[in-house]
Amino acid sequence: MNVNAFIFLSQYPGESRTMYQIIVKTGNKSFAGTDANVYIQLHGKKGQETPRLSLDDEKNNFEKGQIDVFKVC
Ligand SMILES: [Ca+2]
Repeated sequence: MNVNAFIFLSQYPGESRTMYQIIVKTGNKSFAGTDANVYIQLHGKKGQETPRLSLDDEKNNFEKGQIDVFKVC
C-alpha cells in the first residue's frame, strides 16, 4: 500500500460540539490509492485526544488523485 495524502483540519462554525472537516487528497502516483480501512486520531495541545475515527462513507474513498471530505467529531 502506498498512500500519499494531505489532511486539512478546520473547525465547523455553529455546531454545539467541536466538529472537524477532514479533507484528504490522495496522490497521483501509481498505486497511491487504497481500499484499506483508514482511521484518524486527533490530538490537542493539552493532551486531549479523540478515539480512533473511521474515515469512510458510501463512496470508494482514497482512490488515486481523488479528494475525500469527512466530517468527524
Ligand atoms: Ca478505495
